[in-house]
Amino acid sequence: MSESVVVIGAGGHAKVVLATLEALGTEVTGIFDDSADLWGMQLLGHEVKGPVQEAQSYGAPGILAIGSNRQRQKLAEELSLEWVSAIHPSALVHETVEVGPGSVIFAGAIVQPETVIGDHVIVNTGARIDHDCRIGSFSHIAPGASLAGTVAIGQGALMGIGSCAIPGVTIGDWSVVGAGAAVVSDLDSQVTATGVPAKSAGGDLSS
Ligand code: JB2
Repeated sequence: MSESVVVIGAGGHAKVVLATLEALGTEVTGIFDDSADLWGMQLLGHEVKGPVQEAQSYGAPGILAIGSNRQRQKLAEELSLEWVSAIHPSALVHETVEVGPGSVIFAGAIVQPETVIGDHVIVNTGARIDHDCRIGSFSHIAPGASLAGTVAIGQGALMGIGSCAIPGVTIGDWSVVGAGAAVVSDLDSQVTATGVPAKSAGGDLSS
């Protein structure tokens, strides 16, 4: 990846992005966040330099380090930056996997052959994605979530911490799968599903 990047967002998710960049030996040009009370503060030894628009003046590519799928999409549309992906050295990502710009794959994650990961996706700590999955842009596979082979995750969807999906199921755009839920049949778009087996309660809780 590039030698130096700007990081957008200065919260908890940004800490894990910074840890990933540190492990890769990638320099951080600066962190940018619209919360003025964070400006001048340090996050893991890196300065929060100013508002997000300012990140565009450094000529470095960037990573959106904000956990909200909707906010990552909004900022990706608003900012004119080249986006780069970051894959922690301890993640096992098969050479046939495609990873879109802006996506992050954190420590201990596993991604098996011929899976396609879209743009600005979060594959969080220790998540497991088996072969031939399709992971939509702006989605988030939370820590410890497990996808069997040929699962399709829609744009902006969230697989909650420790949730799972059996082979071949489709999870619709912007849907949310609750913590520990087991998805055994297709889910529509913009629904929230919880439990084992996961049942859709309707409604859109994505943020
Ligand atoms: O719309 C936005 C926006 N929304 C949040 N525009 C701009 N410019 N900035 C936004 N932010 C910024 O992201 C906030 O100012 C804040 O500094 C940061 C969010 O930090 P927080 O710690 O609340 O959440 P996070 O996104 O870093 O992490 C969440 O998601 C992760 C995946 C947490 O739930 C973590 O625990 C989780 N691992």
